Amino acid sequence: MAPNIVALSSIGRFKTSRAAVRFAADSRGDATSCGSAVGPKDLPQAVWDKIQDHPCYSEDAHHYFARMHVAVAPACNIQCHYCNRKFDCSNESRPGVVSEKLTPEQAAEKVMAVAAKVPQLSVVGVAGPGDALANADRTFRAFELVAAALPHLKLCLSTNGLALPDNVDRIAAIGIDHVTITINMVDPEVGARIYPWIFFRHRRWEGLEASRILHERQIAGLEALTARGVLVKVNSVLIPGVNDEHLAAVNAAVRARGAFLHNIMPLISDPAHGTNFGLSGQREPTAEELRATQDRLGADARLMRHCRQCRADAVGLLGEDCGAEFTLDKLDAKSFDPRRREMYLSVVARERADRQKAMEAAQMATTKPEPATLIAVASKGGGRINQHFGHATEFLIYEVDSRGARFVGHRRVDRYCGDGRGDDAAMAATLAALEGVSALLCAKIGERPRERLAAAGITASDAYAFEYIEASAIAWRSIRFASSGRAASA
Ligand code: CLF
Ligand code: SF4
Repeated sequence: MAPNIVALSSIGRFKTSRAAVRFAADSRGDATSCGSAVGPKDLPQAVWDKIQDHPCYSEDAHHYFARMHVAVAPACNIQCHYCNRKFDCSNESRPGVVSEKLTPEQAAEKVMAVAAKVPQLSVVGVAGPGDALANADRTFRAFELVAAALPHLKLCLSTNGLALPDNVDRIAAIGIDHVTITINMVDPEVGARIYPWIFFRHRRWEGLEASRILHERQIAGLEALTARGVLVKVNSVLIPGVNDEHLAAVNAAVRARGAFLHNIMPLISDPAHGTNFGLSGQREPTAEELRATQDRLGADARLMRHCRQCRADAVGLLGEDCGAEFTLDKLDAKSFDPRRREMYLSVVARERADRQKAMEAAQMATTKPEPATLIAVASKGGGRINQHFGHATEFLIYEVDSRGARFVGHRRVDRYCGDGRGDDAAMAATLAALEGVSALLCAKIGERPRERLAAAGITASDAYAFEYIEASAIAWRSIRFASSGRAASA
């Protein structure tokens, strides 16, 4: 039987052939989970309506929906030790990259061009390159233009929070339903090790005083937004030895004030970026430390684990960035076609239902209470195992046990295949990145990388090519247990 395939690209940016889209023959079940692994059955309908196609606020949605950032906010009002102002805001983007800065009018033009080509587009965000609210007029003007032209798009902004209390009314008036605040501390003593200064009320503040003002403004802004029903995500940068032990207190404080999600992001402190932390030797957390910190916060922590620390001009699904295809000089004047978007939404609704049903069926076949196993997956989106091992630049990591399969993070890797040949250096880095993983599921893999993975204790399989991720991961594990009669190593 042919596998069920929904090739996103076939209805997305590059092709329009409906024949390329094959659907499951039978419709099955209900959908999904959110960024904090909470699904529609656990949420008020109004909240689910807000997050179900937001790729950051719903983990499930990140398989299907795209976001784009418009870089309309060049200035910043604080200094973070992990930021070099030559680059983009590191609170929501990788340092070391520079965006093409846009006027609000250029931003609206770009959004229209992307929406015309990318039916997956559901969110427009302002996440830099400085702070969205240190450039409030430019940010709000861009949002107003986008909302007037394409009212179906969700509006999303990210801020360090310093100017937030002054802007809550405008946020609510424009209909911005999703706001991210970067909160790295709720104790100014901790903050003083992260923020050397802020600029507030026409003067510069330093040290503990700066940190205290920032903290009070962040909490006041969070409270004001949640009181108005705006969904707030909190980002925290995990800085080993500075705030790692403190993040449990941050999580408790922001949850108590109604934050919807907490996204703990690893510090990036490459000395080449020239940040204070990078130059002073402040180390980054390992993938294991990040996961351990997240796990320590417990099941109620409402964590986002699928963040990709994207650029301030990112475009596309979270695991990809096709922003380079939409620079100002490449925009064309195609107009948005709502029928294409509707068609895409109907595909996604069907896929979500199918995927959930397949997962439930696979889970029912699992009977033994087995210990957890980590499984890596190569996916281009759509919730399916649909990427060649050698083309992957990241692997999705699922934890699988007798309760099911849960997304727990992603691991970045260098692409193994180049010019038709395998890259040994990339393979060595991939093996290191996949530490702790028992199996790797992909659409295709050659013998040589399969053997290298096997030698490292990782079973690679392309037997589940183009199938749903969770159902396949559960099935792989059940078969492994049945054949070995013992637990696969976690
Ligand atoms: Fe952009 Fe941020 Fe809105 Fe998402 S990103 S402003 S909430 S639309 Fe998402 Fe990117 Fe992570 Fe941000 S993956 S860096 S969390
Ligand atoms: Fe840099 Fe963003 Fe911090 Fe401003 S808020 S200093 S742009 S990381």
